[in-house]
Amino acid sequence: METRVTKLLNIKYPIIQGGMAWVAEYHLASAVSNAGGLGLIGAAAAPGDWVRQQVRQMKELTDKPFGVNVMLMSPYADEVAQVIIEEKVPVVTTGAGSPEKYIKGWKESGTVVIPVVASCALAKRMERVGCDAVIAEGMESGGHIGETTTMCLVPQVVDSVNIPVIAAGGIADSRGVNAAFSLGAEAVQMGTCFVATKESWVHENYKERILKAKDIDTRVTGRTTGHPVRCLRNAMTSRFLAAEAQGASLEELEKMTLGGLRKVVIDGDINEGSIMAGQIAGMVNESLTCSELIEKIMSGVRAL
Ligand code: TUI
Repeated sequence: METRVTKLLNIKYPIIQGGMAWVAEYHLASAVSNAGGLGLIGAAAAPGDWVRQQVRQMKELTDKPFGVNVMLMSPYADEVAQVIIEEKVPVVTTGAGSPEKYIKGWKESGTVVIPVVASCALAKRMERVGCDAVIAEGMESGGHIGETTTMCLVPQVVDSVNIPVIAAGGIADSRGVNAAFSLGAEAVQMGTCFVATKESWVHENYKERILKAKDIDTRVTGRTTGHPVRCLRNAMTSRFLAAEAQGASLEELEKMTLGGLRKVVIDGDINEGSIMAGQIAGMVNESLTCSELIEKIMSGVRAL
């Protein structure tokens, strides 16, 4: 299947694996790229050197296109941006902010630049400053989220810009991909379903929680602090939401989630950690290899 996105990225299938913090390292990303999608390394809050090592491992394991996601709230965003240039990373995606100050450098070095946007205003600005495509991510997603649903955001972004739009948030099977294409998207980005794959290095407890999750199991913490984050419900989310309702200070709230994703991914602490996952977790109920997952999804995708 060919779209403007598969041509832009030189990939077989219009599927991008989200650059998830702690989760999206080179084992997962290379498996996705080798399966014909676009694998991303999530730089999250890691220093430039960690990203450089990941990129080099990636180059050992695949000769297919891949990318790095820059989380713009990271204190290391500047040095990660530079590593992307030095290592000639083919594709960069960004999240949780506006990447405007990095775009010139990336474009000059030949990197394809694809920011995640949660609004039409940012999508238009990204088109104006020369980005190649945008990922419109709805609030069904896991982790840090915007305000608007995928169903409403994607068609509005499609109408706002001429560059290709990639849909994200609430997509984990062929039906979701077909729906995204109906809304005008030319590829999808998926996260939660890749967390549970065989190649994903996360703790088994995290995979198991996703496989067992039901439709109504996610909670959004931090709506009052301006940093909304979607996770599967557990002791931490209950305590956080109760404290938030009682008007706890920002400092107290931040303390509850500090290092929370690491606790889940590395330690398997699914009671106290932040089990980041999207609303589609309820539908992810088998652990496949990345290749099996992508082939299964694509077998049900209708031609555009
Ligand atoms: O970035 C994400 N998802 C993430 S980042 C992350 S790491 C983290 N951990 C704990 C707390 C906070 C973050 C976990 N999940 N998705 C991409 C995304 N970007 N979603 C929404 C946005 C976004 C929101 C507002 C992008 C731009 C924006 O506005 C910027 C502007 O200047 O208008």
